[in-house]
Amino acid sequence: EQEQEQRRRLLAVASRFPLPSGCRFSYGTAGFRADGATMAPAVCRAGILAALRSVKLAGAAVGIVITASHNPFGDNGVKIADPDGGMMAQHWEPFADALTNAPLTPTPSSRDEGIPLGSQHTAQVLLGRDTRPTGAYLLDAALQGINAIVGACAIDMGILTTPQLHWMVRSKNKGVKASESDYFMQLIGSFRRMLELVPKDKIGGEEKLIVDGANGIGGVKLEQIKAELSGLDINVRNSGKEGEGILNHMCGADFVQKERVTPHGFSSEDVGVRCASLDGDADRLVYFRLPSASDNRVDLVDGDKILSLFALFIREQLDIVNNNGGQANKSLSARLGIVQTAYANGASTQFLKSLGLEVAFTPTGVKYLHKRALDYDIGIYFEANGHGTVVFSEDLISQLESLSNELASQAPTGSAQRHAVMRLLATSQLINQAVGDALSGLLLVEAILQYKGWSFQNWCELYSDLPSRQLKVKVKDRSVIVTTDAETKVSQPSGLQELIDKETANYTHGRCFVRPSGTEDVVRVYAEASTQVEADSLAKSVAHHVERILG
Ligand code: G16
Repeated sequence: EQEQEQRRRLLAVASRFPLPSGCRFSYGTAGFRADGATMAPAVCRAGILAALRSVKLAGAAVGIVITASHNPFGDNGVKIADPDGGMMAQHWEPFADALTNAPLTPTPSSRDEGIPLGSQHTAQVLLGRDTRPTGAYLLDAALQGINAIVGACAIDMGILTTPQLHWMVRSKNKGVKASESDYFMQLIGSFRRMLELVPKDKIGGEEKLIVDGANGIGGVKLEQIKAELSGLDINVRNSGKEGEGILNHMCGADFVQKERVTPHGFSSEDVGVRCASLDGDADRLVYFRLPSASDNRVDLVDGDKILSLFALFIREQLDIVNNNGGQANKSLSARLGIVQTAYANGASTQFLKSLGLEVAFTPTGVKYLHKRALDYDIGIYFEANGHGTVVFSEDLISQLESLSNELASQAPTGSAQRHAVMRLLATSQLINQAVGDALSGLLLVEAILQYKGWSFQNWCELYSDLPSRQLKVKVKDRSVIVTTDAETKVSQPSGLQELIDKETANYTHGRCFVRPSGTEDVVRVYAEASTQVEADSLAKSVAHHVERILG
């Protein structure tokens, strides 16, 4: 009887959200994404998928966010969070594709996936959405999809940043408080603890910070908590309020990182001030500064330099714990590792390696970087575009907790050591370990700059970026390009890699690769060389080959 009811519900929902003929959705870098007006069938099926994922995982909470992140405001999409708060496990992507493109019976292979649909099953899906105009309509489509699975329960968490929803899913499954106010309390509380641990001689850094909210949800959330962030004087621009501008248009982390020019809403009065930029759903963060009033170029601090700051800080704390001026009688065994992609500026990788750090590479997409980072006790990953976080192993957290307790009785000899342990513990609370989170990342950056007594200039000077250029090429079918070696080489179409190699050989320190985007209908071209003119020219000539070969 239940089987029949299940079938009836699925057929009913599939007939309410028919797939447009000739349309094929594809699970990309971070879920399904397209023009918002066309997304309802895919989002409804993503609701079914998320509920099935929860059934498969014995009713653990799974998450859905309706967002197209950095894409233009007319686009929309869906990201799915697994019970640990990370992106949906990759081995489910083919099932996601099959289910999303199934016309009438949207569970074509639920049996093959071993999903135990039976009388006892339960499922729980938390939902959130960003501020896009199609958001409410698509959230309803997702709800209908979830409710089509017998025994599934959908909980609408409201308008949120993507990382907030991932954090809530993770927290709920850990059995800890998981509301928005719990999220804010954790951020604010751990930020305060970090500031309390700033050495006395370093207190008094530059408090002023201007944040470009990309006219998305991140600025809205930051406005809600900024008064509680003592030690910071935050001014939000492109906050998403009526009349401030369009989501991600001429503003936001993607715009600032790719174009390296002043976003909308900033003026010559802001010259020299430390600024940060979020993307539309606040899972990316970059920093910048306007160096002069005479042009609109910015000094950019991208994800690579945020990563480098985090790596330096964490390494320093580990060194303090393990050396303590030669007096350490307790030490930590912690493997620290860094994860980057091919977009990482060559100078950043060299800098990290010069610190003796282990650097691993994965293809683009936090789903790959996050997974790799979990191989370490402390894994730090960032994409150059500002997407990244720090993950701590449970074993290390318990080592830190017991060390902190032991050292408490040994003060003053253990105090430097204990403070370092406390900084690492506060970092593990402040950073969102579920996924890259612009708000928590921003607070960690601010706390570290204060700890080090560093200005924006000190941070910029960690290393000099090699000049680089990124271009987008519109082609007939971007899926024709197949890459290998963490996307650094093209294996299909044949002949293209030879042309890239030939062009690259003409430039000192030349490096270039191309790959199909998994979020936009374009091929991306990245080039690096010893001067900006050369990087531009290398990118342009390779883009030209791509255009010519792919049409
Ligand atoms: C998503 C992913 C990122 C990826 C970006 C661009 O970001 O989460 O890991 O770097 O897409 O991917 P692609 O180059 O394949 O278009 P977001 O912020 O758009 O969700």
